[in-house]
Amino acid sequence: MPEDAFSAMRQSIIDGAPDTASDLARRALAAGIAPLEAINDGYVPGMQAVGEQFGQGKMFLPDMMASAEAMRAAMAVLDPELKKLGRERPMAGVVVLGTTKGDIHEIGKILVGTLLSAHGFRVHDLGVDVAGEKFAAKARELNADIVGVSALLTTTMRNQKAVIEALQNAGLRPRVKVMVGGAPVTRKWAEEIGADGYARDAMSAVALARNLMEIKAQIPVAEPV
Ligand code: HCB
Repeated sequence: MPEDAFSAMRQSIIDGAPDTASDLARRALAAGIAPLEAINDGYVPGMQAVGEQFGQGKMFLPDMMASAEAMRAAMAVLDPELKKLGRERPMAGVVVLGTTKGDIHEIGKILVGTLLSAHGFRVHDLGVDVAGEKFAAKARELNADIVGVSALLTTTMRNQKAVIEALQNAGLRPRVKVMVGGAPVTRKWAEEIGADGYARDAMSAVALARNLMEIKAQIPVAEPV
């Protein structure tokens, strides 16, 4: 894929142009480009540039919303292709995913869910602005192996800890593993709040989830609580 195409994808996000973004995604697939390559080398760098410009006061909220819309349009084309891969694999584990209470950022979480599905995990996405108790209730209902919690704001990061506490209160720890992520989240923060792991991007989240499944396999089997 010519470098120009990735740069056009990046620009379509910066411009907040959903039609261009989805058109470029379709053309990339037709040219045999791996969907993940388009996401990682084209669209995500666009979102990062938007974040930087917003942080510097060069872009405003409506621009950021238009960029998110463009990202969603590209994902709508690429998602089904990624998910197809998952249907050919054995079930790798059950994951409950969501963005913490007070936080409506969802693009990264959706990407994590898509890649987990593409690698055989059964994913239940609770959406955004999700309270700890809701994570715990769904984890219990589905007998989940892993809960993945996303937070994009420094003010909502602490709600990741609330999810761990809710799982504890529901008697689901340590059988349910917790992985955290989101732009302001770090490995150090994950350790501090007692999460089982931190992933900096969607591919690392897949590697981490596989790792957590191996750790879980070493825990003696207990009846679902
Ligand atoms: Co938003 N926003 N935003 N925003 N936003 C950020 C996050 C800032 C950093 C921008 C900035 O100031 N530079 C900033 C946060 C500052 C801070 O807290 N330190 C910010 C702000 C301030 C706000 C508002 C408060 C703005 C306002 O209203 N004044 C407001 C908050 C509303 C709320 O949540 N209550 C707001 C709103 C919005 C939208 C609605 C316009 C839009 C979200 C649309 C949507 O998701 N449907 C938006 C966007 C798009 C962004 C930026 C530009 C991009 C986020 C994104 O999608 N990144 C973001 C800038 C940035 O993050 N650099 C900016 C791309 C994805 C692929 O990356 O990091 O989300 P990701 O996910 C990765 C990774 O972290 C990991 O894997 C993912 C895939 O690779 N991962 C996990 C994520 N979750 C995981 C969970 C796991 O278990 C494991 C791995």
